[in-house]
Amino acid sequence: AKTSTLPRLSQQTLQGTAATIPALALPGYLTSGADQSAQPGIGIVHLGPGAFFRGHQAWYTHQALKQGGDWRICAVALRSSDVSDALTPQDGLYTLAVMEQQTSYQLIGSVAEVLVAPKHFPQVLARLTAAATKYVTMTITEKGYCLNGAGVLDLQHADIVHDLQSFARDLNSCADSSQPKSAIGLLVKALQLRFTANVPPFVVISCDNLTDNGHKLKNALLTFAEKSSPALANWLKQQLISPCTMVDSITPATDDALRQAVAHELGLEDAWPIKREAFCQWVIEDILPADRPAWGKAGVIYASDVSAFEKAKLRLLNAPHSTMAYLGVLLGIETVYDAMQQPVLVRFLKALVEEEIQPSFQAPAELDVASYSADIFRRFENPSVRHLLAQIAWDGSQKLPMRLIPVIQDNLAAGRPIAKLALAIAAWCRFIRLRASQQAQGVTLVDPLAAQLLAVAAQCAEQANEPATEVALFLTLDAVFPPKLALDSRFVAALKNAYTSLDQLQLSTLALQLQQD
Ligand code: CS2
Repeated sequence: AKTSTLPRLSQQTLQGTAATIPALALPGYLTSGADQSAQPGIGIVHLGPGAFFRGHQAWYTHQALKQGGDWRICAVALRSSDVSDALTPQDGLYTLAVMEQQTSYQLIGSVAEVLVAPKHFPQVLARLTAAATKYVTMTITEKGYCLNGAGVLDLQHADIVHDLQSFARDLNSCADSSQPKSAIGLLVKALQLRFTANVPPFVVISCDNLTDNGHKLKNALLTFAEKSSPALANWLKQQLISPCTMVDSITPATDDALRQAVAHELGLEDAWPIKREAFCQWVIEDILPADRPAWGKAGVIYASDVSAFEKAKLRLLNAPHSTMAYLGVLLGIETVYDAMQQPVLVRFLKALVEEEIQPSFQAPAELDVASYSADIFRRFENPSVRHLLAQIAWDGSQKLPMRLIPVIQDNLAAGRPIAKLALAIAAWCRFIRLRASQQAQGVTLVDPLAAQLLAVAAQCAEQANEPATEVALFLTLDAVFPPKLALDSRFVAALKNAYTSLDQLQLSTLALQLQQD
Protein backbone atom coordinates (compact mmCIF):
# COMPACT_ATOMS: atom_id res chain seq x y z
CA ALA A 1 0.00 0.00 0.00
CA LYS A 2 1.22 3.50 -0.76
CA THR A 3 0.87 5.21 2.59
CA SER A 4 0.15 8.69 1.24
CA THR A 5 -3.10 7.67 -0.45
CA LEU A 6 -4.55 6.06 2.68
CA PRO A 7 -6.69 7.91 5.23
CA ARG A 8 -4.84 8.87 8.40
CA LEU A 9 -5.20 6.74 11.51
CA SER A 10 -7.57 8.30 14.10
CA GLN A 11 -10.37 7.15 16.40
CA GLN A 12 -12.88 7.96 13.71
CA THR A 13 -11.14 6.34 10.73
CA LEU A 14 -10.35 3.30 12.83
CA GLN A 15 -13.98 2.83 13.74
CA GLY A 16 -14.80 3.05 10.02
CA THR A 17 -12.51 0.23 9.00
CA ALA A 18 -13.19 -3.38 9.86
CA ALA A 19 -9.95 -4.49 11.51
CA THR A 20 -8.94 -7.93 10.28
CA ILE A 21 -6.75 -8.43 13.36
CA PRO A 22 -8.57 -7.85 16.68
CA ALA A 23 -5.45 -6.29 18.22
CA LEU A 24 -5.64 -3.60 15.53
CA ALA A 25 -9.20 -2.54 16.40
CA LEU A 26 -9.89 0.52 18.53
CA PRO A 27 -9.09 -0.63 22.10
CA GLY A 28 -12.19 -1.60 24.08
CA TYR A 29 -11.60 1.06 26.72
CA LEU A 30 -11.98 3.72 24.01
CA THR A 31 -15.07 2.41 22.27
CA SER A 32 -17.55 4.76 23.83
CA GLY A 33 -18.55 6.11 20.47
CA ALA A 34 -18.63 9.80 19.79
CA ASP A 35 -18.70 10.74 23.46
CA GLN A 36 -14.98 11.10 24.21
CA SER A 37 -15.71 12.45 27.67
CA ALA A 38 -16.88 8.95 28.62
CA GLN A 39 -13.39 7.58 27.91
CA PRO A 40 -10.91 7.01 30.75
CA GLY A 41 -9.36 10.20 32.10
CA ILE A 42 -5.70 11.17 32.34
CA GLY A 43 -3.89 10.02 35.47
CA ILE A 44 -0.29 9.93 34.27
CA VAL A 45 2.02 12.54 32.77
CA HIS A 46 5.02 11.15 30.91
CA LEU A 47 8.12 13.20 30.09
CA GLY A 48 9.99 12.13 26.93
CA PRO A 49 7.59 10.34 24.54
CA GLY A 50 10.29 8.61 22.44
CA ALA A 51 10.16 5.14 20.94
CA PHE A 52 11.15 3.42 24.17
CA PHE A 53 8.26 4.93 26.13
CA ARG A 54 5.78 4.08 23.38
CA GLY A 55 7.01 0.49 23.12
CA HIS A 56 7.32 -0.08 26.86
CA GLN A 57 5.47 1.97 29.51
CA ALA A 58 2.67 3.05 27.17
CA TRP A 59 2.17 -0.61 26.21
CA TYR A 60 2.02 -1.72 29.88
CA THR A 61 -0.47 1.05 30.60
CA HIS A 62 -2.49 0.07 27.52
CA GLN A 63 -2.79 -3.45 28.99
CA ALA A 64 -3.63 -2.01 32.41
CA LEU A 65 -6.39 0.21 30.98
CA LYS A 66 -8.22 -2.93 29.90
CA GLN A 67 -8.81 -3.49 33.63
CA GLY A 68 -10.35 -0.01 33.97
CA GLY A 69 -9.30 3.17 35.73
CA ASP A 70 -8.56 6.74 34.72
CA TRP A 71 -5.01 6.08 33.70
CA ARG A 72 -4.53 7.48 30.24
CA ILE A 73 -1.33 9.35 29.62
CA CYS A 74 -0.52 12.95 28.79
CA ALA A 75 2.85 12.66 27.03
CA VAL A 76 5.06 15.75 27.21
CA ALA A 77 7.96 16.34 24.84
CA LEU A 78 10.51 18.62 26.46
CA ARG A 79 11.85 20.13 23.23
CA SER A 80 10.88 18.80 19.84
CA SER A 81 7.34 18.82 18.44
CA ASP A 82 7.79 15.86 16.07
CA VAL A 83 5.94 13.29 18.21
CA SER A 84 3.10 15.72 18.84
CA ASP A 85 2.89 16.53 15.12
CA ALA A 86 2.67 12.82 14.31
CA LEU A 87 0.28 11.65 17.03
CA THR A 88 -2.06 14.60 17.62
CA PRO A 89 -3.91 14.13 14.29
CA GLN A 90 -4.16 10.43 15.23
CA ASP A 91 -5.83 11.08 18.62
CA GLY A 92 -2.65 9.69 20.22
CA LEU A 93 -3.17 6.29 18.57
CA TYR A 94 -0.25 4.40 17.07
CA THR A 95 0.73 0.86 16.10
CA LEU A 96 3.22 -1.28 17.96
CA ALA A 97 4.97 -3.96 15.89
CA VAL A 98 6.52 -6.79 17.87
CA MET A 99 9.35 -8.23 15.79
CA GLU A 100 10.02 -11.93 16.11
CA GLN A 101 10.06 -14.64 13.41
CA GLN A 102 6.57 -13.35 12.77
CA THR A 103 5.73 -9.72 13.31
CA SER A 104 2.57 -9.06 15.30
CA TYR A 105 0.77 -5.73 15.51
CA GLN A 106 -1.21 -3.97 18.24
CA LEU A 107 -3.01 -0.66 18.32
CA ILE A 108 -2.02 1.29 21.42
CA GLY A 109 -4.57 3.71 22.89
CA SER A 110 -3.07 4.74 26.22
CA VAL A 111 -1.68 8.08 25.04
CA ALA A 112 -4.49 10.62 25.30
CA GLU A 113 -2.53 13.70 24.21
CA VAL A 114 0.97 14.83 23.33
CA LEU A 115 2.06 18.28 24.48
CA VAL A 116 5.29 20.13 23.70
CA ALA A 117 6.59 21.89 26.81
CA PRO A 118 7.98 25.06 25.13
CA LYS A 119 4.78 25.43 23.07
CA HIS A 120 2.10 24.38 25.56
CA PHE A 121 3.58 25.47 28.88
CA PRO A 122 0.25 26.41 30.56
CA GLN A 123 -1.39 23.11 29.54
CA VAL A 124 1.65 21.15 30.72
CA LEU A 125 1.52 22.90 34.10
CA ALA A 126 -2.23 22.31 34.31
CA ARG A 127 -1.71 18.58 33.78
CA LEU A 128 1.20 18.37 36.20
CA THR A 129 -0.69 20.18 38.95
CA ALA A 130 -4.08 18.47 38.47
CA ALA A 131 -5.07 16.32 41.46
CA ALA A 132 -6.06 13.61 38.94
CA THR A 133 -2.41 13.31 37.87
CA LYS A 134 -1.03 10.77 40.32
CA TYR A 135 2.06 9.57 38.47
CA VAL A 136 4.80 11.22 36.44
CA THR A 137 6.86 8.68 34.53
CA MET A 138 9.90 9.66 32.50
CA THR A 139 12.31 8.54 29.81
CA ILE A 140 14.49 11.60 29.41
CA THR A 141 17.76 9.66 28.87
CA GLU A 142 20.78 9.82 31.15
CA LYS A 143 21.61 13.40 30.25
CA GLY A 144 18.11 14.64 31.11
CA TYR A 145 18.82 14.37 34.84
CA CYS A 146 21.62 16.99 34.73
CA LEU A 147 23.84 14.98 37.09
CA ASN A 148 27.59 15.39 37.49
CA GLY A 149 30.22 12.65 37.49
CA ALA A 150 29.37 11.85 41.12
CA GLY A 151 25.72 11.23 40.20
CA VAL A 152 24.30 14.28 41.97
CA LEU A 153 22.58 17.34 40.51
CA ASP A 154 25.11 19.47 38.64
CA LEU A 155 24.54 22.97 39.99
CA GLN A 156 26.83 24.32 37.27
CA HIS A 157 24.69 22.83 34.48
CA ALA A 158 23.50 25.76 32.31
CA ASP A 159 19.83 24.66 32.43
CA ILE A 160 19.90 24.21 36.21
CA VAL A 161 21.58 27.61 36.68
CA HIS A 162 18.86 29.14 34.49
CA ASP A 163 16.02 27.40 36.35
CA LEU A 164 17.33 28.26 39.82
CA GLN A 165 17.65 31.92 38.83
CA SER A 166 14.11 31.95 37.52
CA PHE A 167 12.86 30.35 40.77
CA ALA A 168 14.74 32.97 42.78
CA ARG A 169 12.76 35.68 40.95
CA ASP A 170 9.36 34.10 41.61
CA LEU A 171 8.90 30.60 42.90
CA ASN A 172 5.19 30.44 42.13
CA SER A 173 5.14 32.13 38.76
CA CYS A 174 3.24 30.37 35.98
CA ALA A 175 4.16 32.97 33.38
CA ASP A 176 5.63 31.73 30.13
CA SER A 177 8.85 33.56 31.01
CA SER A 178 9.21 31.37 34.11
CA GLN A 179 9.32 28.19 32.06
CA PRO A 180 12.04 25.83 33.29
CA LYS A 181 14.56 24.43 30.80
CA SER A 182 15.36 21.22 32.68
CA ALA A 183 13.07 18.31 33.52
CA ILE A 184 14.18 18.65 37.15
CA GLY A 185 13.17 22.34 37.16
CA LEU A 186 9.82 21.54 35.55
CA LEU A 187 9.01 18.85 38.12
CA VAL A 188 10.02 21.04 41.06
CA LYS A 189 7.88 23.89 39.72
CA ALA A 190 4.86 21.60 39.45
CA LEU A 191 5.52 20.16 42.91
CA GLN A 192 5.84 23.65 44.38
CA LEU A 193 2.46 24.60 42.88
CA ARG A 194 0.91 21.42 44.29
CA PHE A 195 2.48 22.19 47.67
CA THR A 196 0.94 25.68 47.81
CA ALA A 197 -2.42 24.33 46.58
CA ASN A 198 -2.35 21.54 49.14
CA VAL A 199 -2.40 18.79 46.53
CA PRO A 200 -0.27 15.76 47.42
CA PRO A 201 2.81 15.20 45.25
CA PHE A 202 2.57 12.85 42.29
CA VAL A 203 4.69 9.70 42.36
CA VAL A 204 7.75 10.10 40.10
CA ILE A 205 8.97 7.04 38.20
CA SER A 206 12.30 7.21 36.39
CA CYS A 207 12.42 4.70 33.52
CA ASP A 208 15.94 5.47 32.38
CA ASN A 209 19.00 3.22 32.46
CA LEU A 210 20.59 4.89 35.48
CA THR A 211 21.94 2.99 38.44
CA ASP A 212 19.66 3.64 41.41
CA ASN A 213 17.45 5.76 39.19
CA GLY A 214 14.74 6.43 41.80
CA HIS A 215 17.21 7.61 44.43
CA LYS A 216 19.17 9.73 41.97
CA LEU A 217 15.95 11.38 40.79
CA LYS A 218 14.63 12.09 44.27
CA ASN A 219 18.01 13.41 45.30
CA ALA A 220 18.23 15.72 42.30
CA LEU A 221 14.71 17.07 43.01
CA LEU A 222 15.53 17.60 46.69
CA THR A 223 18.83 19.33 45.92
CA PHE A 224 17.03 21.69 43.55
CA ALA A 225 14.21 22.31 46.03
CA GLU A 226 16.63 22.99 48.90
CA LYS A 227 18.19 25.78 46.85
CA SER A 228 14.83 27.40 46.16
CA SER A 229 12.48 26.59 49.04
CA PRO A 230 13.45 24.71 52.20
CA ALA A 231 9.77 24.24 53.09
CA LEU A 232 9.13 22.53 49.77
CA ALA A 233 12.26 20.42 50.23
CA ASN A 234 11.04 19.31 53.61
CA TRP A 235 7.60 18.36 52.28
CA LEU A 236 9.17 16.39 49.42
CA LYS A 237 11.60 14.65 51.71
CA GLN A 238 8.65 13.27 53.63
CA GLN A 239 6.09 12.71 50.92
CA LEU A 240 7.70 12.23 47.52
CA ILE A 241 7.64 8.61 46.35
CA SER A 242 10.32 7.81 43.77
CA PRO A 243 10.73 4.06 43.23
CA CYS A 244 13.78 2.57 41.59
CA THR A 245 12.97 0.68 38.40
CA MET A 246 14.53 -1.63 35.88
CA VAL A 247 13.27 -1.28 32.33
CA ASP A 248 14.16 -3.53 29.43
CA SER A 249 13.02 -3.98 25.83
CA ILE A 250 15.11 -3.42 22.72
CA THR A 251 13.39 -0.69 20.72
CA PRO A 252 15.20 0.46 17.59
CA ALA A 253 14.25 3.62 15.72
CA THR A 254 11.29 3.55 13.33
CA ASP A 255 12.11 3.28 9.62
CA ASP A 256 10.13 3.55 6.39
CA ALA A 257 9.93 -0.22 6.01
CA LEU A 258 7.93 -0.30 9.26
CA ARG A 259 5.63 2.53 8.12
CA GLN A 260 4.90 0.61 4.91
CA ALA A 261 4.26 -2.67 6.70
CA VAL A 262 1.93 -1.00 9.20
CA ALA A 263 0.00 0.81 6.44
CA HIS A 264 -0.50 -2.54 4.79
CA GLU A 265 -1.82 -4.20 7.97
CA LEU A 266 -3.94 -1.29 9.11
CA GLY A 267 -5.24 0.05 5.82
CA LEU A 268 -4.60 3.48 7.33
CA GLU A 269 -1.58 5.75 7.44
CA ASP A 270 0.20 5.75 10.80
CA ALA A 271 2.80 8.54 10.80
CA TRP A 272 4.82 7.05 13.62
CA PRO A 273 4.48 3.36 14.44
CA ILE A 274 6.94 1.78 16.90
CA LYS A 275 8.76 -1.54 16.77
CA ARG A 276 10.36 -3.59 19.48
CA GLU A 277 11.36 -7.13 20.32
CA ALA A 278 8.87 -9.38 22.15
CA PHE A 279 10.92 -9.40 25.36
CA CYS A 280 9.71 -6.68 27.69
CA GLN A 281 10.39 -6.23 31.38
CA TRP A 282 9.54 -3.61 33.98
CA VAL A 283 10.54 -4.09 37.60
CA ILE A 284 9.33 -1.39 40.01
CA GLU A 285 10.32 -0.98 43.63
CA ASP A 286 7.36 -2.05 45.70
CA ILE A 287 6.52 1.32 47.30
CA LEU A 288 3.69 2.56 45.08
CA PRO A 289 0.39 3.60 46.63
CA ALA A 290 -2.49 1.15 46.17
CA ASP A 291 -4.14 3.62 43.79
CA ARG A 292 -2.23 2.66 40.65
CA PRO A 293 -2.86 1.37 37.13
CA ALA A 294 -3.28 -2.42 36.94
CA TRP A 295 0.35 -2.67 35.88
CA GLY A 296 0.82 -5.86 37.90
CA LYS A 297 -1.84 -7.59 35.77
CA ALA A 298 0.03 -6.30 32.71
CA GLY A 299 3.22 -8.06 33.80
CA VAL A 300 5.05 -5.46 35.88
CA ILE A 301 7.09 -7.08 38.64
CA TYR A 302 7.06 -5.35 42.02
CA ALA A 303 10.22 -6.07 44.01
CA SER A 304 11.44 -4.89 47.40
CA ASP A 305 14.98 -4.44 46.11
CA VAL A 306 15.34 -3.38 42.49
CA SER A 307 19.02 -2.48 42.60
CA ALA A 308 20.19 -6.04 41.99
CA PHE A 309 17.91 -6.33 38.91
CA GLU A 310 19.07 -2.96 37.70
CA LYS A 311 22.71 -3.86 38.10
CA ALA A 312 22.22 -7.19 36.34
CA LYS A 313 20.54 -5.49 33.39
CA LEU A 314 22.95 -2.55 33.08
CA ARG A 315 25.97 -4.81 33.35
CA LEU A 316 24.83 -7.85 31.36
CA LEU A 317 22.89 -6.06 28.60
CA ASN A 318 23.84 -2.41 28.35
CA ALA A 319 27.58 -2.87 29.03
CA PRO A 320 28.13 -5.38 26.19
CA HIS A 321 25.73 -3.34 24.01
CA SER A 322 27.89 -0.22 24.34
CA THR A 323 31.10 -2.22 23.92
CA MET A 324 29.71 -3.81 20.77
CA ALA A 325 28.61 -0.39 19.51
CA TYR A 326 32.05 1.26 19.77
CA LEU A 327 34.03 -1.74 18.53
CA GLY A 328 31.47 -2.37 15.81
CA VAL A 329 31.47 1.21 14.50
CA LEU A 330 35.29 1.14 14.42
CA LEU A 331 35.09 -2.09 12.42
CA GLY A 332 32.57 -0.63 9.98
CA ILE A 333 29.68 -2.86 11.16
CA GLU A 334 26.18 -1.38 10.97
CA THR A 335 23.76 -3.26 13.24
CA VAL A 336 23.70 -5.39 16.37
CA TYR A 337 22.58 -8.34 14.26
CA ASP A 338 25.55 -7.87 11.88
CA ALA A 339 27.93 -7.65 14.84
CA MET A 340 26.56 -10.96 16.13
CA GLN A 341 27.61 -12.56 12.83
CA GLN A 342 31.29 -11.87 13.63
CA PRO A 343 32.55 -14.85 15.69
CA VAL A 344 35.65 -13.07 17.00
CA LEU A 345 33.66 -10.07 18.19
CA VAL A 346 31.06 -12.30 19.83
CA ARG A 347 33.75 -14.36 21.53
CA PHE A 348 35.31 -11.18 22.88
CA LEU A 349 31.98 -9.88 24.20
CA LYS A 350 31.16 -13.19 25.86
CA ALA A 351 34.61 -13.35 27.45
CA LEU A 352 34.16 -9.77 28.68
CA VAL A 353 30.83 -10.66 30.27
CA GLU A 354 31.88 -14.00 31.75
CA GLU A 355 35.33 -13.06 33.00
CA GLU A 356 35.06 -9.43 34.00
CA ILE A 357 31.39 -8.53 34.39
CA GLN A 358 29.60 -11.51 35.94
CA PRO A 359 32.02 -11.68 38.91
CA SER A 360 31.54 -7.95 39.56
CA PHE A 361 28.15 -8.00 41.28
CA GLN A 362 25.71 -9.95 43.41
CA ALA A 363 22.81 -11.07 41.23
CA PRO A 364 19.22 -11.17 42.55
CA ALA A 365 18.50 -14.50 44.20
CA GLU A 366 15.78 -15.30 41.64
CA LEU A 367 18.07 -14.72 38.65
CA ASP A 368 20.18 -17.41 37.01
CA VAL A 369 22.94 -15.16 35.70
CA ALA A 370 24.32 -17.56 33.11
CA SER A 371 20.98 -18.18 31.43
CA TYR A 372 19.89 -14.53 31.77
CA SER A 373 23.09 -13.51 29.98
CA ALA A 374 22.74 -16.23 27.33
CA ASP A 375 19.18 -15.02 26.65
CA ILE A 376 20.48 -11.48 26.19
CA PHE A 377 22.97 -12.62 23.54
CA ARG A 378 20.14 -14.52 21.83
CA ARG A 379 18.07 -11.32 21.83
CA PHE A 380 20.98 -9.54 20.11
CA GLU A 381 20.75 -12.19 17.36
CA ASN A 382 17.15 -11.31 16.46
CA PRO A 383 17.31 -10.70 12.68
CA SER A 384 14.02 -8.74 12.59
CA VAL A 385 15.29 -6.04 14.94
CA ARG A 386 17.54 -3.74 12.92
CA HIS A 387 19.24 -1.94 15.79
CA LEU A 388 21.89 0.50 14.57
CA LEU A 389 25.19 0.44 16.46
CA ALA A 390 25.56 4.16 15.70
CA GLN A 391 22.38 4.80 17.72
CA ILE A 392 23.60 2.81 20.74
CA ALA A 393 26.88 4.76 20.48
CA TRP A 394 25.09 8.06 21.22
CA ASP A 395 25.71 9.84 24.50
CA GLY A 396 28.66 7.69 25.54
CA SER A 397 29.79 10.27 28.10
CA GLN A 398 26.50 9.65 29.93
CA LYS A 399 26.23 5.91 29.41
CA LEU A 400 29.75 4.72 30.32
CA PRO A 401 29.47 5.98 33.92
CA MET A 402 26.37 3.79 34.37
CA ARG A 403 27.40 0.71 32.39
CA LEU A 404 31.16 0.24 32.46
CA ILE A 405 32.94 2.57 34.87
CA PRO A 406 31.34 1.11 38.05
CA VAL A 407 32.30 -2.41 36.92
CA ILE A 408 35.91 -1.30 36.57
CA GLN A 409 35.81 0.35 39.99
CA ASP A 410 34.36 -2.78 41.60
CA ASN A 411 36.93 -5.03 39.93
CA LEU A 412 39.84 -2.83 40.95
CA ALA A 413 38.63 -2.73 44.53
CA ALA A 414 38.53 -6.54 44.62
CA GLY A 415 41.75 -7.06 42.65
CA ARG A 416 39.94 -8.61 39.66
CA PRO A 417 41.07 -8.17 36.01
CA ILE A 418 39.98 -5.18 33.91
CA ALA A 419 41.82 -5.66 30.60
CA LYS A 420 38.66 -6.30 28.55
CA LEU A 421 36.71 -3.55 30.27
CA ALA A 422 39.60 -1.21 29.50
CA LEU A 423 39.36 -2.25 25.87
CA ALA A 424 35.70 -1.21 25.86
CA ILE A 425 36.63 2.23 27.20
CA ALA A 426 39.53 2.50 24.73
CA ALA A 427 37.10 1.70 21.91
CA TRP A 428 34.97 4.64 23.04
CA CYS A 429 38.05 6.92 22.97
CA ARG A 430 38.95 5.70 19.47
CA PHE A 431 35.32 6.18 18.44
CA ILE A 432 35.49 9.84 19.55
CA ARG A 433 38.60 10.29 17.43
CA LEU A 434 36.89 8.61 14.48
CA ARG A 435 33.86 10.90 14.76
CA ALA A 436 36.18 13.92 15.02
CA SER A 437 37.85 12.88 11.77
CA GLN A 438 34.45 12.43 10.08
CA GLN A 439 33.18 15.93 10.86
CA ALA A 440 34.09 17.17 7.38
CA GLN A 441 31.84 14.47 5.90
CA GLY A 442 28.96 15.69 8.03
CA VAL A 443 28.96 12.76 10.48
CA THR A 444 28.23 14.26 13.89
CA LEU A 445 29.16 13.09 17.33
CA VAL A 446 25.87 12.79 19.23
CA ASP A 447 26.70 13.52 22.86
CA PRO A 448 25.79 16.35 25.24
CA LEU A 449 29.54 16.80 25.87
CA ALA A 450 30.39 16.71 22.14
CA ALA A 451 32.26 20.05 22.19
CA GLN A 452 34.48 18.95 25.07
CA LEU A 453 35.06 15.50 23.56
CA LEU A 454 35.95 16.90 20.14
CA ALA A 455 38.39 19.31 21.79
CA VAL A 456 40.15 16.34 23.41
CA ALA A 457 40.21 14.54 20.06
CA ALA A 458 41.74 17.62 18.42
CA GLN A 459 44.47 17.74 21.07
CA CYS A 460 45.11 14.01 20.54
CA ALA A 461 45.49 14.58 16.80
CA GLU A 462 48.36 16.93 17.57
CA GLN A 463 50.18 14.26 19.56
CA ALA A 464 51.46 12.32 16.54
CA ASN A 465 50.43 8.94 17.85
CA GLU A 466 51.59 9.19 21.44
CA PRO A 467 49.14 6.85 23.25
CA ALA A 468 50.23 7.73 26.79
CA THR A 469 49.58 11.42 26.20
CA GLU A 470 46.34 10.79 24.37
CA VAL A 471 45.00 8.56 27.14
CA ALA A 472 45.98 11.20 29.69
CA LEU A 473 43.95 13.74 27.72
CA PHE A 474 40.86 11.52 27.76
CA LEU A 475 41.29 10.91 31.49
CA THR A 476 40.87 14.64 32.15
CA LEU A 477 37.15 14.19 31.30
CA ASP A 478 35.93 14.11 34.88
CA ALA A 479 32.27 13.68 33.90
CA VAL A 480 33.28 10.20 32.71
CA PHE A 481 36.31 9.29 34.81
CA PRO A 482 36.03 9.95 38.56
CA PRO A 483 39.30 11.53 39.78
CA LYS A 484 40.26 8.52 41.90
CA LEU A 485 39.92 6.16 38.93
CA ALA A 486 41.80 8.51 36.59
CA LEU A 487 44.73 8.35 39.02
CA ASP A 488 44.68 4.58 39.52
CA SER A 489 47.89 3.34 37.90
CA ARG A 490 46.38 -0.09 37.15
CA PHE A 491 43.55 1.50 35.20
CA VAL A 492 45.79 4.00 33.42
CA ALA A 493 48.15 1.22 32.33
CA ALA A 494 45.31 -1.05 31.15
CA LEU A 495 43.68 1.78 29.22
CA LYS A 496 46.96 2.75 27.58
CA ASN A 497 47.58 -0.85 26.50
CA ALA A 498 44.10 -1.21 25.12
CA TYR A 499 44.19 2.16 23.39
CA THR A 500 47.51 1.30 21.75
CA SER A 501 46.22 -2.08 20.58
CA LEU A 502 43.23 -0.42 18.93
CA ASP A 503 45.41 1.83 16.81
CA GLN A 504 44.28 0.08 13.64
CA LEU A 505 41.31 -1.90 14.81
CA GLN A 506 40.85 -5.12 12.97
CA LEU A 507 39.16 -8.26 14.15
CA SER A 508 42.68 -9.62 14.61
CA THR A 509 43.19 -7.10 17.44
CA LEU A 510 40.33 -8.70 19.33
CA ALA A 511 41.57 -12.18 18.52
CA LEU A 512 44.93 -11.16 19.93
CA GLN A 513 43.32 -9.79 23.06
CA LEU A 514 41.58 -13.15 23.57
CA GLN A 515 44.81 -15.06 23.11
CA GLN A 516 46.70 -12.96 25.61
CA ASP A 517 44.83 -14.26 28.63
C1 CS2 B 1 20.88 0.55 24.37
C2 CS2 B 1 19.57 0.51 25.16
O1 CS2 B 1 20.77 2.52 23.10
C3 CS2 B 1 21.31 1.96 24.06
O2 CS2 B 1 22.18 2.50 24.73
O3 CS2 B 1 21.85 -0.10 25.11
O4 CS2 B 1 18.66 1.42 24.71
C4 CS2 B 1 18.95 -0.89 25.20
O5 CS2 B 1 18.49 -1.27 23.93
C5 CS2 B 1 17.82 -0.96 26.19
O6 CS2 B 1 18.26 -0.54 27.43
C6 CS2 B 1 17.25 -2.37 26.24
O7 CS2 B 1 16.35 -2.44 27.29
